[in-house]
Amino acid sequence: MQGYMNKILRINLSSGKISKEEISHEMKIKYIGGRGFAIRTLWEEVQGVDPLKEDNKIVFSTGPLTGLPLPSSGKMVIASKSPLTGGYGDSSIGTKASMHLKKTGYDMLIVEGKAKFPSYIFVENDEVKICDAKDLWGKGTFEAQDFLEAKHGQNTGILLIGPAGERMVRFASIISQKGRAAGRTGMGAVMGSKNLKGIVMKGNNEIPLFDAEKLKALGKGSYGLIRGSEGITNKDQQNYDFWLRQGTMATVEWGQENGCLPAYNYREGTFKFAKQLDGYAMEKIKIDRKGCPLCIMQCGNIVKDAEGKDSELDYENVVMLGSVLGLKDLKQISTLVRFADDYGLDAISLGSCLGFLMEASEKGLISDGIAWGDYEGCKRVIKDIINNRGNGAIVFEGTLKAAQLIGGNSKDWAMQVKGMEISAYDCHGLPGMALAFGTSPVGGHHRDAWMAAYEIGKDRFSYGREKVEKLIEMQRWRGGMFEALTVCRFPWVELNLVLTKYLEFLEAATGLALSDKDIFDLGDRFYALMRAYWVREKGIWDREMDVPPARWFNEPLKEGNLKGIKLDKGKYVEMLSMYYELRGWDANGIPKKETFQRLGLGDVVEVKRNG
Ligand code: PTT
Ligand code: SF4
Repeated sequence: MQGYMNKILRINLSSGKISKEEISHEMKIKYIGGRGFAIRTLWEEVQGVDPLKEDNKIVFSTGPLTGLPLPSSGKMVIASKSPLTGGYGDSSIGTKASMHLKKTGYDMLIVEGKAKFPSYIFVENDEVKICDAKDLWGKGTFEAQDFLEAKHGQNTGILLIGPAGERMVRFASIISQKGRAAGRTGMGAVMGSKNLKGIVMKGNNEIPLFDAEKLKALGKGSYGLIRGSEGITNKDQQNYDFWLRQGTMATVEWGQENGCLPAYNYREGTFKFAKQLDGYAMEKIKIDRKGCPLCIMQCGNIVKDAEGKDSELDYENVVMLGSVLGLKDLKQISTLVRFADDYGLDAISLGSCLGFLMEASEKGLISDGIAWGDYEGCKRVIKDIINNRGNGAIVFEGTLKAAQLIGGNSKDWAMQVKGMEISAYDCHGLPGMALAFGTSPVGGHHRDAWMAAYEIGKDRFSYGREKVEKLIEMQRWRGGMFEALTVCRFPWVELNLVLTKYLEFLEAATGLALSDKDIFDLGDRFYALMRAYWVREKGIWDREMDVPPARWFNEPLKEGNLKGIKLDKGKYVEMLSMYYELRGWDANGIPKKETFQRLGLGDVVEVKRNG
């Protein structure tokens, strides 16, 4: 089928075996690409393993739109059994590496086994090599990127881990281009466990197209629509030009106004010093912008940090390493962001871990602690995390494990779901967003459903059915379609490119004409299979796995326009039951047999029952 390279590249680092496989027609029709290919592969091939042992596999998966001249189509999905959560893990990254992977001639790369010594993979069209990376081991991702570009040329796509991944910090990321991150779920630790420092790809194969003329016209028209967009968020000035100025950083001001900007480990939803780290403050120190290939709305804001070095900012990073920690100096925050990128740590989990340690220090639960807003202390603890020593050792495996280590009621304010730290939205006054975190298929992440803006605009404090339906709809488009096509969702979320355009893109690329209903089934299929994976790999399952931290239910906000607000546990639980019912899952959140069958997953019912 066109739009695909129709091949999988499989590399076994233990044996050195390299093989090329066809992708079946059924796989393409039922799973489309990206997350779909990834979850099906893990379901079939990765069962009952320790995520950091040699028999885990890591999948680099593109989609039918990756690398085409269409808005923001430079993404891929990286997936594995997560060492942070023990369940299904994936992350999305926009990088030249996505384009190059596809153009080397493969839709998906599967890496298995473990190299005997530090190595990197080099793929140039038909040539595939496992190369020595001893000289790169221990180096940050920035230096390693420069080294590999100097060796293999600028026109390459490079994925790297830093010292955090090498030492298997459970929330280590994969970094590309000194600022693009497959941030979440610990994919960097999986690479580290395989002695795999990086992957370098260089491809120049043509991607076959079903209707090249139509695709070209659609791409041109859509880039034009984005340039002319007025934007859909809160501000009069929110349009294409404003996006280029602030990107996601505009959300700091919006979060503050709406009481959902997390501060002091999510005790509060406003931050007294928000103006010092918002988009306007960022503009004052901005020197450039960067981003993913094929994108005309480059959202990486490059600033000079407190040490005079370049750092790439966006909303999540600044808030997690800023207001969550009581830090208010944007240049200092930028230095911490650069540390995360260079060492290869997920900035979201890192911020949450530091916030957890600050709160534990304040409560006298750990010795030699760290105070709110202690910038030098943060730098020290980051190094301690990488070296698995001191207080860094407490959070080396994330906040859930840290709470088990220090005890007391610390699990109530370990801000995680299913073992992964929540991203930067305080939910004391956002029941729908709380449910989005609770039911996210990778743990506490906003990727699949960003309910915050929707519910703030409409019936904010309701726990009604309409909200649950909206949440599922978002999960289908965002967690289903976007992660399958592997294109960036920002042209749609931020600048109004309508969803139906993506179906037109898909048809022009592949000939596949999908309806909204087909997309909903696709998303539901992913969700049923991801949930089945969690249940199978965890062995036990109960609905508490889908409930966010107790803090949001028990401790009302003490400051700001929502003072006194907290979530209602009873109503949350009712909402969760509605969610299960609408999804066709049982009272414990496990898909029913008829749901698997409706979604064409009859074989999964069998495996689940036998497993
Ligand atoms: C994403 C998560 C996010 S979500 C952010 S900022 W965000 C953090 N970024 C990190 C980073 O940077 N460095 C680092 N060391 N750790 C980081 N951890 C955090 O990781 C990202 C953009 C953003 S910026 C978002 S929302 C959108 N995410 C998309 C998605 O998930 N899918 C998709 N189809 N399109 C998306 N578009 C947007 O992409 P993870 P990126 Mg990363 C420096 O993806 O693992 O899900 O973690 O992807 O290429 O850097 O682009 O305010
Ligand atoms: Fe990448 Fe940002 Fe462009 Fe999306 S909008 S493709 S994240 S640069």
